[in-house]
Order: sequence, then structure tokens, then C-alpha cells
Amino acid sequence: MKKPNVIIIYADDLGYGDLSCYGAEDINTPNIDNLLENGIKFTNAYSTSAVCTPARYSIITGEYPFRNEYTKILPGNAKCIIDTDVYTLPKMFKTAGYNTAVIGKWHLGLSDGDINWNGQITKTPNDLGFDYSFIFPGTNDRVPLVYIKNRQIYNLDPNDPIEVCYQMKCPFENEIDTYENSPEKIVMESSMGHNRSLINGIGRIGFMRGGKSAIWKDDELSETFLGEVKNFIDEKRDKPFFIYYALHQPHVPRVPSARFKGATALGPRGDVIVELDWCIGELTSYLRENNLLDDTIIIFSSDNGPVLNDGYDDKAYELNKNHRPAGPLRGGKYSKFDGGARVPFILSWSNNISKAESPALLSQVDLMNSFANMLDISLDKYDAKDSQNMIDVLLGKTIVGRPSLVFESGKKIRILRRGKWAYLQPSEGEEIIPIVLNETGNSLNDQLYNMDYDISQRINVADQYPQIVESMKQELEQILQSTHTRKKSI
Ligand code: NG6
Ligand code: CA
Repeated sequence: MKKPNVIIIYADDLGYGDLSCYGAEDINTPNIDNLLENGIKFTNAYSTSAVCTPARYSIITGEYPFRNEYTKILPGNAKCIIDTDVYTLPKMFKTAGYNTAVIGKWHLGLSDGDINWNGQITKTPNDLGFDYSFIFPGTNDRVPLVYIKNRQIYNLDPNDPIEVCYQMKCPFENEIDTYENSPEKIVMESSMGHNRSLINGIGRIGFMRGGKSAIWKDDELSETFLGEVKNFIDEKRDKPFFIYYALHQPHVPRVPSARFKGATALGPRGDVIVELDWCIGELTSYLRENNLLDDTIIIFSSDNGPVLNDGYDDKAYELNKNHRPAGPLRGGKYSKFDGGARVPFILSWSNNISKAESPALLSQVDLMNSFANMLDISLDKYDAKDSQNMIDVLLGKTIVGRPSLVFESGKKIRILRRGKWAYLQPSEGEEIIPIVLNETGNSLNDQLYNMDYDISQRINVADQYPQIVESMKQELEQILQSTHTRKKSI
């Protein structure tokens, strides 16, 4: 069989209810919906975490995030949390003869210690199996606001070096525009914490100075990344290609490009989702025009659930009206409820897949083992340890998915989903995150929900089913405790 190209499109904070094909009525996403003409809509697919870094870690390594102590939301100057000897998803595609690229948000750290921002950066995605990388290091709300192309900051003027600082008090904070010293330049108000460097009129987490020519414009991010994806395809189609296309939408700060301002009545959050949908339309048209669509598997998903106010007063709450970003699910980003990690998940393959909906239980951590199977690569038992072979599920040959899966909340509390049951570990803490207003799912008691009857997780039935609670606790404990000695590569 000719090896198909594979593109994983990964949105940032897009909820289970944010697409029209998943029930949204106030946001229209025709291009993503169109993927379903030859695609499968999964209704029980999960990322491994209700926040970003851990979920992304699982895609790249095939491991649950709790196997690595550094899988928490990383600052923009964090060191790389994946060792170069780990056999990763892109390395696997390379083994199979693919050209590989990551384009978009990275958020898995760089280098082994201090990052050499003004020179050659060590330990980039290029050391983890990507032939080409064009990324931003953290999130769009934290410094540095620059692209990194392979091992260097893109467009950096050597006469204007860049400095990045994540201390509470930064030695150069009086010499740059900050939220405090230049309030007249603010174009988007912070609602919590995003009040350090003021760049493009928006407060960010962390301080940076210099690097003026390299700083991105928020409203150009989508076109830049899309252009990079098209270029890579154009240049690298001599062999099959694997692209991990990690878009920044609809993560805060939400700054749509001019043509999408006002695309919805929901304000910037709705508008950037329509912009994201446009990117997918552009990409599929490009593949079609280049006769590549029939040879390309497209996966579309999101790293974690939705959030309305995640740091800026952009009216997401006030304008949200009846839209339900998590659809019927309870909670959202950071949450232990399903709204935290059950996300849209579509696999589309023109001419090869018939339109279908699949209720199979599926985790994003399974991508590595599933593609290993498709590519006839045998994984070592230490590689992609938590990844299960779901290729038949992904390609719609069966709807029998995993027996169970684990995901974690923003605070690393674990949830076991097994069959129709969801078990949430007890945890201390607030029930609702202040300002963000997402429900955390925190409770000092065990929680058990029957997802067949109670998708919105309103009725805790732990007291009625003590044996199920007990056996799910034990299974979770076993998964968490399973040892993990990695074979060192040569
Ligand atoms: C949180 C930020 C939030 C967002 C998130 C990362 C504050 C108060 N909140 O710490 O704005 O940046 O980290 O999002 O700073 S994620 O999608 O990358 O996980
Ligand atoms: Ca995210």
C-alpha cells in the first residue's frame, strides 16, 4: 500500500461543543464539518489532560503525562521535557520514510537549560524527530512572542538581541513597555495575571525585551502557520509527509485577522474559531488542488476543553449567550469533568472513509501505536507505553475502542473512564475557578458517573456502586504505579 500522508491538526482550547458538526448553532464551521463527508466523527475521544503541555506530551510520546514529572503548563523559557532518546511519533514516521514537520504551538520546552535565544538553540523539535520546525515556544499569551525556525529565532536582528525573564521582578522591567507603566497602550485588558510585558498592546505572562523585528503580530499568526504548512507540503511531497499542525486558536489572547472580526455574534472567541475553520478549508483546498487529498489522512482535534475567560476581558462571557462551548459536557479547561478533556476528534480520508459517527472510547495517546500498526513498525515495549493500537477504530473498521482510559485535570487529579463509567479521584480545592468560572469537579468524595445516562455528570452514583468504585480505584492505581524503565537508545 502506498503510505498516506498524515496531518494532525491540533486546536488549542477548542471545546466539544464549539463546532457546528458537534452541535454548535452560533458558530458555523463548514470546512471542518466538510471533513466529515469522508470522515468519522468520534464522540468519546479524549486528550490526556485538561491543559496543554501534558496533552501535547502524550501525542508526541505515546505516554500518559504522569510518567514525566515536568508535564505541567510550562513557561515560555522552559527546558525541553522530552529526552532525545525517547522514540517519538515523528521519529516513527521518519523510520517509515516520511518527511516530518511541526508547525504552530509547541509548549514542550527547548534546550536542556538556559535557552540561547540569540544563537543556535539546542534541543528543539528537530532533535525529537521533526525534519522541520516552525513554532512558537509556549503559548500566545506568554513571552517570547517569536517564531523559532528549526534552531533559530526567525527574523531576529543580531543588533537587537532578545532577553526573556520569568522572575517576579525583572531587572529590565522599567526599560520596556509593561502593563503597569504604559497603560495608555493597552488594547486588551487583562482579567488576571497577564500584566507583565505589554506587546502589541496586550499584556503577556513574563517579560521580554529586544528582538523587535522578530515579534509576531497576533492577527498574522494563522496565515503565517498556514503558509508554512503549504510550503512544507510543496517542498516535501517527494516522500510521504507527516505534519503536526498545532494552531493557536481559540487560546487567549484572541485576535482574529481583519476579515474575521465580527464573523460571529460571540465576539473574538467565536471569530477566531471561524478563522480556524477557514485555515482548515484553505488546507484542504490546497491538498485537493495538488491532487494530494486522496492520499492524506487528516486528523482534527483539540488539546483540552474550552474556557471563556482565561486571562483577558474580551467579552467572551458577555457575548457567549446560549452557546455551549463544551456542548452537553460539564466543566471545561482545567476540569475533572468531561468538559476538561473530551474533545472533538475527526479522522478524514478522502475516498477511503465513509461518513460515520463512532462512539468508541479513544485517547489521543493512541495515535502513536495506531500509526505504528499502519506503518508496520514494531514498537519496543518501553516505547509509547500507554498507547494502544486503535487503527481499526480510527479508520472506522470497528467501533470497539479502548476498555478504559485515564486523563488528568489541570491540577493533576486523575480520572478513569471505563466503559460507561467515569471515576473521579477525590481532591481538595475550590468548586469553581475564580474569574475563569469553569467548574473544577473538586470534591473530597469519590465521584462516579454513568456516562450513558448522565453525560452532563450531574448524579454522583458512587454510593450506589461501591464495588465499581473500588475496582476503578484499583485499576487507576495500577496504571499510575506501573513502572517504566526506559531502554536507552544508542
Ligand atoms: C494559565 C494561564 C492561562 C493560560 C494557561 C495555559 C494565568 C492566570 N492563566 O496559567 O491564561 O495561559 O495557563 O493554557 O496566567 S494552555 O492551553 O497552554 O494549557
Ligand atoms: Ca490548550
